[in-house]
Amino acid sequence: MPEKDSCIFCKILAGEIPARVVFEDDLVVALEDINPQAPLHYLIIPRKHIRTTLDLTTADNAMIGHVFQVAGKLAHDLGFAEDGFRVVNNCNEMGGQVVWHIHFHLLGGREMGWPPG
Ligand code: IU
Repeated sequence: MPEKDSCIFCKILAGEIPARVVFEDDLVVALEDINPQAPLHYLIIPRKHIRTTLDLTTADNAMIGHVFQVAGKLAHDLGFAEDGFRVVNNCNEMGGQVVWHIHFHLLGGREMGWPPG
């Protein structure tokens, strides 16, 4: 079975599993993380099933640029852009990735530590 067929994020994007969606367009869906690590924690998920950052190609360049534009727009529209926020992508096990469909965490609502854990 192709990995895509068992991918939980593909099922969420297809509407087969409920999620609290805050934004969607033809390239990405943004939703509330079910286990928030900050007062404001959203996932920006490309509709295209891409396993990790290492699997991106030049064909994905515009889509990835769009992800960051959506992050800024969401932070602005939800009222935390001026305070500040963080966009995070975890890649592979030591990077903290647990879901194998590329996604970007948008975190806000608290002071972020550095270096991250
Ligand atoms: P990671 O970068 O792969 O570690 O992040 C996966 C995130 O997906 C993590 O923050 C989970 O809480 C989140 N998540 C979710 O919001 N809804 C789900 O159904 C599942 C994971 I599975």
